[in-house]
Amino acid sequence: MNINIAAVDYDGLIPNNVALGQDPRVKRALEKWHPGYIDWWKDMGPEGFQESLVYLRTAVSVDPKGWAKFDYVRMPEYRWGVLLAPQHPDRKIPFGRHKGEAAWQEVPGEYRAMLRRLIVIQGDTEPASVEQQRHLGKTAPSLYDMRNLFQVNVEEGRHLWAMVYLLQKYFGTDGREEAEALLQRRSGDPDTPRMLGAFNEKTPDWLSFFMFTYFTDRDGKMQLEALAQSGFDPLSRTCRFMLTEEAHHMFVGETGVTRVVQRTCEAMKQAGISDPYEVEKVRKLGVIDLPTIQKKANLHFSLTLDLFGNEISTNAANAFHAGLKGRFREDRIKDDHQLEHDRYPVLRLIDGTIQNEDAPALSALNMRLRDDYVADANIGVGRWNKVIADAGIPFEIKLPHVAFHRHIGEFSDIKADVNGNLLSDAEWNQKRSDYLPSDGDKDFIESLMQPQFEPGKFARWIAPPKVGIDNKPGEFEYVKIVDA
Ligand code: BYC
Repeated sequence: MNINIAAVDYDGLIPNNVALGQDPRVKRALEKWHPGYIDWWKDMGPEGFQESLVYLRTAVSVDPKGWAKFDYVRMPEYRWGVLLAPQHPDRKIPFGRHKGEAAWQEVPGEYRAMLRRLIVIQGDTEPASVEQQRHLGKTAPSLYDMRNLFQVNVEEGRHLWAMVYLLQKYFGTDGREEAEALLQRRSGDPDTPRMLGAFNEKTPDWLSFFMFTYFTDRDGKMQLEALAQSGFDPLSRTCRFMLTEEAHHMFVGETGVTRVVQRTCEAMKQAGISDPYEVEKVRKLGVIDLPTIQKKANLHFSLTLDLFGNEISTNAANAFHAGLKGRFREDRIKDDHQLEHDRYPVLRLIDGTIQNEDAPALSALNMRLRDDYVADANIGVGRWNKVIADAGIPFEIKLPHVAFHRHIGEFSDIKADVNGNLLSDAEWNQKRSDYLPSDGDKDFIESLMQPQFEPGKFARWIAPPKVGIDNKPGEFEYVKIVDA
């Protein structure tokens, strides 16, 4: 079977480059799963726009030089497919105790349960984010933004397909059951919630959407990079192609926040306001004040840090040792890739103070990935700050301390401020709304969330983008709205 192809077969129900036509068992299993997926999409996908024509990109190849085509599509008719990056025939397991052995093309029996768990957790986040964002179309600040939201949503749907393919192909009956369960859980449902905390939170407004795609999709990037290193080759290839799509999601987040910041700065300058803390005056201009943008960043950054799990984790050590989940860009790191004798500094709470303590490097892999994430997340924050500095406004957006507002790991039992100073419960309750959006902040942002559906127009609180999608001009009608 030739699975090393860049072109995608679009003839059947499920576009793919994995020769599904020659794999009747898996083809049947996926075709059986398909109607349930479409029902889920119609129930839980973007609310109110299922009939609209959206200018979407669809993957037509896995060739990095030209993998997508753009066209108007009704979302339920989007061609969700199974796409794996090309196979490298001599690929070796790059880390862990099997380092240097041929990469696995089938599931290694002894690691079956561990591997399935990683795939199911990854899969669960994808539909979760679609559910979290389903109501946002109605308040889109422009057709450009609405289209980007829907692009992100359909691609998260495709990422679910990617994980479901692995479950159906490699995990037999229990894989099938897991694939069904992925369509049953619901973000925020008290009885059947999604698996990870941040995916049960609300994405109540567009600033949250941009923060989510900036911060939380970036966890996606880090985790996918770590799984792309996997010795289980089908998972590695799947994640490598997912990363191609993921880049756009973070672009939506980074440029979205930049445009909000830019609009605020422009409005402040025009009105002659130089003090960013004149919150009421700034809000009267119909833009989001910088301190509130900071609070949203604090919220989404801290919720996302929880997705890295416990700083010290046997699960993470086992997954690395087994060769299933590597480090961020493992292939670029220069060490023995086994880490059995190495140590890594971990931030811990020791005798009531936050200190670094060296821990076995294998146990500290979640911490290490989180450190890599924080460094990566800081890059875009620097770009936001450049916009503020260029406007001459004395304000800097800063990522809060990793101990701030945590629910998982070392700092989940304590309260800390954004600088990592420990607080009593009473102090925290008093200061909470200095750090996180208050009800008043939320109400204000909600009041701005008025739809702007005229081609080429943008809501007052956000600047237009520098360039259009697929080089389209400013007036381009990215979504042709059809009332459902
Ligand atoms: N919420 O040993 P620990 C994305 C559980 S985002 C609830 O530290 P481990 C995307 C944990 O499950 C990327 N529970 O865990 C972004 C464990 O429970 P069990 C998604 C949590 O395994 C935007 C227990 O606590 N992919 O793609 O080292 C839009 C002990 O914890 C949480 C992945 O995450 C939590 N936050 O680390 C769309 C990759 N954290 O099993 C998509 C796959 C921990 O003892 N997952 N727990 O009952 C993993 O690699 C790891 O499972 C985790 C957790 C990093 C998530």
